[in-house]
Amino acid sequence: MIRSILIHPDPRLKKVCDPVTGISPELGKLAEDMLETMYDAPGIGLAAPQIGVTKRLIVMDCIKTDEGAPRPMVLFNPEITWSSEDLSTYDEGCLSIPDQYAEVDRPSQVRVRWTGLDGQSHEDQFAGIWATCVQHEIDHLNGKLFIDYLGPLKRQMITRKMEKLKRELARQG
Ligand code: K1U
Ligand code: ZN
Repeated sequence: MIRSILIHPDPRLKKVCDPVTGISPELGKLAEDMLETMYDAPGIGLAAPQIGVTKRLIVMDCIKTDEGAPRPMVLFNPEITWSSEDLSTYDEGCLSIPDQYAEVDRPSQVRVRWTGLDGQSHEDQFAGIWATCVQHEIDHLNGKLFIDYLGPLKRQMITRKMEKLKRELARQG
C-alpha cells in the first residue's frame, strides 16, 4: 500500500524516533509499504517518520533502473559505527521537501549496524550514493533534515516555499 509522504514543515519530521523492539509481521508490512511508497515517489530512500510513523526504520535502494536488478534494503534501528574522515558532496533532495536540492557534505564512507527483517544483527560499509543516502535517512530518525545543514537564509527560503506548497495542496483538497 502506498502511504502519503509528509511535507516539511511538520512536527512529526522533527521528532527523535523510538527504537523498534522485535520484528513483528506488522513491522514487515510497514517496511513493504515504505518500499512501495519509495519506488512510487520515486526515491532512493525513505524513513518511517516521512509517512508519520515515529519508529527507527528506513528503506533504501540506490540502484539506478538501468544498472540492473533492484536492491531493496530494510534497516531497523540503524546506527553508524564508523565514519570516514574524508567527505563527499552530493546535491541532495528529499521526498518531504519536493523539488528543492542543495549540496551537503557528509563522510564519504560509513559503517552501519542494523537489525534486518530476519531479526538478525547486520553490519556493512557503505560508499558513494549509498553512504549519502543512509546518512540522510538516519538523520530523519533523529528529526534532522538536509536543510538543517544549510545557512539560515537558504533554509528559511525553502521552508517558506514548502509552507506555500502545503497551502496550495490543502486548497486543492
Ligand atoms: O529520504 C528521502 O527523502 C528520500 C531521498 C533520499 C536521498 C536523495 C538524495 C541524497 C540523499 C538521500 C530521495 O530519494 S529524493 C529523490 C531522489 O534523489 C531520486 C529520485 C529518483 C531517482 C534518483 C534519485
Ligand atoms: Zn529526506
